[in-house]
Amino acid sequence: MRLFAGQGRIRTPFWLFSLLIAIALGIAGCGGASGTGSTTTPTPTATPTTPPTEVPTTAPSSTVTVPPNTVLVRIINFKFLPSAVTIKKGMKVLWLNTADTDHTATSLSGDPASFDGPVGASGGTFTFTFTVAGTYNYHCAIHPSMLATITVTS
Ligand SMILES: [Cu+2]
Repeated sequence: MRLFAGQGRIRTPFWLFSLLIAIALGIAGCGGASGTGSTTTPTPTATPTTPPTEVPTTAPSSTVTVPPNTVLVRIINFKFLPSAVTIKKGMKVLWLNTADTDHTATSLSGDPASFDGPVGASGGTFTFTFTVAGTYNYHCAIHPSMLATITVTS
């Protein structure tokens, strides 16, 4: 009985070992295959190249070439700067949005002439030519508390 049990104990590990080896080889084979797959995935490391491209795009958006006979009004921190501008009839105002939020330059009722321009976020611009003299109170239609004034002299 004791010898039988002893042989049994010895034989069982052999079967188990051969089975384990077979399984281990199988896993190793699968592991190698998936390993190759995961090695292929890192290849599109080209993705990090995109973020640096966005950085230079943001930088020039805060600046703009102002044409002749044009006054620049920047939109910064929910304010038109300068908030009061005086120009001569026939001149233009160029609004530049340096913010990350969309704004508008929209005339109010009672103004000598009307304008309503979207000034898109981060570098958006809107230009209007003032051909009628007078005082223009305008605001941002999205944020009505953003008020400013343009005085057009004849
Ligand atoms: Cu606004």
